[in-house]
Amino acid sequence: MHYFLVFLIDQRNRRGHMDLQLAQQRFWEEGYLVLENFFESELMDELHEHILDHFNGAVESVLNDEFKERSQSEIVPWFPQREFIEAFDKIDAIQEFTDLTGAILGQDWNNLYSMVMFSARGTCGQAWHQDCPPEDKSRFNLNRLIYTADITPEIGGQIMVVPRTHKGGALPAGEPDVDFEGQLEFFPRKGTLILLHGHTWHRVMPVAGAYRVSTNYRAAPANIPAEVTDVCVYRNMRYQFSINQVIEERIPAATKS
Ligand SMILES: O=C(O)CCC(=O)C(=O)O
Ligand SMILES: [Fe+2]
Repeated sequence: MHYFLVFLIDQRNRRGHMDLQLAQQRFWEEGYLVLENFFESELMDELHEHILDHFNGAVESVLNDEFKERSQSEIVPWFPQREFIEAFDKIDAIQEFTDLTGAILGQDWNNLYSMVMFSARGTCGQAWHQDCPPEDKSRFNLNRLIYTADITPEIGGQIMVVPRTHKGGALPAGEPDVDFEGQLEFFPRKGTLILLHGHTWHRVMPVAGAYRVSTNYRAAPANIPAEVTDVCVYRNMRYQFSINQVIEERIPAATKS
């Protein structure tokens, strides 16, 4: 299975199997991992068709306007496995995907939920954030981001990450829209898997093309529940989704008296 993955020589041994130990080591050093051609094209097409079917129905976002304005994030989330769309279960059944997750998160890791994120033309993407507060290093989510269609320079919506920031503290307070030294930019192609630690600083750039889609199969270590991502850290605030409220205004150190 997956013999075409032999191309990824630096992530795989000669028999085409992923080197789980190397992948785990790199993930924990860098705070992210990009694996191209991880998923088969046919499966990506199948999922993408479901996604387009759903979003063609002009679905409203459950996120409110204050959130959009303050967070400078514009996505419409959808949870297909909550609607029992079985095609999405196929991802969870890929042995290499679960083995890789286990290598990173350890035994009895938690499969949290899958969330499709849709952004229409002209939307701003997502400002720099951490998916959950970084103060307790043991409490984090793992983003397992799947791209069912190419993200190209024409479309925009590239993902930016700042490597190794999962080892530090909170994203510095300040203007949402800045460049960080050492930031990396990725245009994931169809079939790419990005593993991203929830404490790693990341951002999605504005969408200029027709639309942008990513699907996140979120996971966490054993005993870390889905609520771990209830509070998101932005540069200007911390936001709690369950109560739709800003729970902390963040003020840059330089302007504090
Ligand atoms: O859609 C992406 O590429 C990243 C989305 C994101 O920030 C997340 O799922 O936590
Ligand atoms: Fe995120």
